[in-house]
Amino acid sequence: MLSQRMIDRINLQINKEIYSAYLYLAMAAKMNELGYSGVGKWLTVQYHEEMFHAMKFAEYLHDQNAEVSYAKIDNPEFKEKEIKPLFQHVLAHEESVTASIREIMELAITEKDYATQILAQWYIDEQVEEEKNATEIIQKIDLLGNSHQGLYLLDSELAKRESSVPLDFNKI
Ligand code: OFO
Repeated sequence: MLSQRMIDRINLQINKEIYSAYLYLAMAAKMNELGYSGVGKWLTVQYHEEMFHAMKFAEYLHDQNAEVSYAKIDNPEFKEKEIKPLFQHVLAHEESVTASIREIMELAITEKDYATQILAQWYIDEQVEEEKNATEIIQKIDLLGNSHQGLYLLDSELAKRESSVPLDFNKI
């Protein structure tokens, strides 16, 4: 059985994960609008990943017979219109999510809540991946330089990101 403090903290994290999803969806729309369809695709896949993160926490609360409460999602805030600052924003955002997940792990350790520690470990591993993905894209941008050709190549590469849900609405 989870403590009420842990239930509240996980519900807060669900809100943060959905905010992440909403942020990446908004970034995807802006990038698509600017012609970076590959970046838009990458961010749209990321949106789905974030919703999966939120739902995995919600399912855990459900399994523990705890209440899931969905709160208002803030407006996504970003102003970047160029790829490098945009991915720097993604990386900074993921670092803040990592810090938030660590808080859940620390609370689980304090409360000797072993089940939540195991769940939190999944997210800690996932955050290593999330930060690595954003870092690698920034490194590629630096390697390719700010040339139009380089950005085109990167955009084409990001377009290849696989999605576990269909993204081609015309084919459904
Ligand atoms: Fe849910 O990992 Fe990104 O935010």
